[in-house]
Amino acid sequence: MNVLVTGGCGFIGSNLVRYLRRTRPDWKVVNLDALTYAGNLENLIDLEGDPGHLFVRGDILDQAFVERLMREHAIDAVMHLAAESHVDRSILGPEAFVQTNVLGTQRLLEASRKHGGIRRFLMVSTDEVYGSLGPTGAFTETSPLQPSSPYSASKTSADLLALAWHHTFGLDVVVTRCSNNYGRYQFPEKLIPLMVVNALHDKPLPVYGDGANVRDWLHVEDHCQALLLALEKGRAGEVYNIGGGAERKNIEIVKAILALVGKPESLIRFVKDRPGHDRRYAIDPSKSRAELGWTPAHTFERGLEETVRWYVDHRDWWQRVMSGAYRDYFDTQYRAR
Ligand code: NAD
Ligand code: TDX
Repeated sequence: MNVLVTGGCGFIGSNLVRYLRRTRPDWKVVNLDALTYAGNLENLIDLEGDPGHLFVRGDILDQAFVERLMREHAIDAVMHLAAESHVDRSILGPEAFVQTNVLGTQRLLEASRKHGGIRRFLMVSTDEVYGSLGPTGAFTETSPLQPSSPYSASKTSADLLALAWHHTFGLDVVVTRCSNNYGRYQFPEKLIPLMVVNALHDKPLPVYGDGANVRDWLHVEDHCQALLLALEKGRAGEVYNIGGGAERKNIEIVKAILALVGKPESLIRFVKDRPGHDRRYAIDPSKSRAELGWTPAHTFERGLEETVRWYVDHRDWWQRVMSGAYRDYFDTQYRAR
């Protein structure tokens, strides 16, 4: 199997590439990534010299390039993760989200259709397509799509375009909608790594609104396992919810992080709320469990502790990310060759 992973240098993508190399060693993984601010080739430094992983710098918006790449490597399957992924950035500048998430997905779908050899296109979507929940209940695959932010609206468009390419053109598409991921190599703009890094610097921890917004957290490796199962066992044209059943208020997480790094709660600052801030997400993953046989292996408390420990032990990684030095790695390791 030759699989094209888009966005394989990002947080989930790099964990997925590593997971695929470990669990499917006879597959070839072609990793297409534009290396935006969120793409970091150093996330895969341990795969250097691995003949089963090929990194290609390129943009999913460049359809002719993607078609050539698919032909050249006889790609059989696509796992599409490349995206602009941060909600706050989508509020400040929505255009890049429409470009990459909507137009980029359409071009990738079109390249896949024209290539002809794609046996499965896995669209990695998000629970944010469903909008916000009240205090009870959970999203199922048939919940209405009511995205709130430019990010989630662009992901909803991509998700629906993928399904349209199945219904209209017969492309074999499976869509996964996952809840909030945490784990190693997450860019320190997202809640958990941002709070760890700020705490380690004794800087204020900005909690939006009253801190009572709820997210349903999933360890990134459990997400990777679900993505592989969906690729191999999902039914064409179907949607699968993926969630860890670990609902937590943001403020609980921030306090847990402070306790883990031994810093005082006086670092917490309640700041102006995110515009359009979804109140609560919760996923009903029963379809994935029943049809794909997926069961998450990590518990949230253990996973959070291990994740915080990883950030404490990998200062170099996030210091290079925060200073921008991580961008030099591509130039020294790849461009020079
Ligand atoms: P990320 O921002 O860490 O990584 C995105 C990657 O995509 C980066 O490596 C970036 O360089 C690349 N990229 C961006 N634009 C590109 C383009 N035009 N062409 C090629 N590559 C491009 O994101 P993430 O958190 O790893 O999320 C990965 C996917 O999973 C996204 O589609 C996201 O919507 C989805 N998702 C994320 C979460 C989460 O909690 N992080 C939850 C559910 C779904
Ligand atoms: O500084 C902060 N303070 C704060 O209170 C940040 C960065 C976030 N928050 C809150 C907002 C959210 O309620 O924490 C929660 C989590 O925020 P993010 O880490 O930005 O994630 P979220 O907006 O929930 O979206 C994430 O999950 C779904 C990913 O970024 C998306 O890519 C994914 O689709």
